[in-house]
Amino acid sequence: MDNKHVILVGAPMDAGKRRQGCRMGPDAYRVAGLDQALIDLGHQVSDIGNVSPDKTDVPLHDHLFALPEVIGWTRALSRAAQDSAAKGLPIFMGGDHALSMGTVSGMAAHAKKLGRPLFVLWLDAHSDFHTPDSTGSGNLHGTPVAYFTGQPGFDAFPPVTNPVPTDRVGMIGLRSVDPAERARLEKDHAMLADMRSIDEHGIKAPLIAFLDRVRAANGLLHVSLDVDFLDPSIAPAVGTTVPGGATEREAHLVMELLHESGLVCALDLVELNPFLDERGRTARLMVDLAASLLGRRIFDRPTRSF
Ligand code: HAR
Ligand code: MN
Ligand code: MN
Ligand code: MN
Repeated sequence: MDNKHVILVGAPMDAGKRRQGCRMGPDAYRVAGLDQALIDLGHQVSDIGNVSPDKTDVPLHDHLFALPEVIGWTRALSRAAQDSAAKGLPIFMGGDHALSMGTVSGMAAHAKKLGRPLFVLWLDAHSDFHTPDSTGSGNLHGTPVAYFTGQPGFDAFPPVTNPVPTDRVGMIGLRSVDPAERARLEKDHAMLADMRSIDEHGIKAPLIAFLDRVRAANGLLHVSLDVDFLDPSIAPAVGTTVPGGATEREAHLVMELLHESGLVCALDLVELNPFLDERGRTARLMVDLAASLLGRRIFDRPTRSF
């Protein structure tokens, strides 16, 4: 097995939406034993602690919630991604999904240095493809994909110097996409696998097709895993549950296939709200999924007694 240096980066970001609690995510992953699960697989693991947002003088915005803080996080996390990717494989422990503005743009700069194209796999009930102009909620966790693909409207944000073309984004698990998002995604040829198509064709087919494209382009793959990709019956600790999500085995199969691909360069674990969890079950499931992505096989799952 190939042993990696895994860098755990805490991103206790809660600014991407009004409902609070995701700031407790990094510590929930620590308590659930993310580091030990990866050490048990033979990896070297460094937990570098939590990132803090940069201070900014951007003024508050009347529609976009906590805009200055989101911009401060984007700057700090873009740097943290570049620094950690130079040393190993970063796992960004969120924090809400607005953190991916920083992590993906930082990984895009890293890929650029290596001369390889970055692809993004978005595992989520939502497409998070609003712009600051189209978002009805004003919650910026619904906008990161528009940001890192270089859509207009993010004027106060750090300029996107290495945009990820939308046709290098694959989305699996979709079941709550707003009309403005869908129109733009279809026009720009993102690879979209909604839950209806997963019901009909399975979850493996779209993933393998996407991975084949990454491999053919000699690309690197950033994986962004939103808790609400999972069905709320197995992952209740998220503020934006949508019924009809991925099952436990569908999610593990995705992670196992990603491991076998050898293409993954970074992982975001986002939207865990430990305040909403049931005895840590969602945090533990996310840890188990990260372990599958880092090479734990189905036979090797520990049997836990609670
Ligand atoms: N589309 C809705 C909005 O913009 C909901 C976005 C919810 N996003 C997340 N992350 N929970 O995927 O407000
Ligand atoms: Mn999301
Ligand atoms: Mn979501
Ligand atoms: Mn038995």
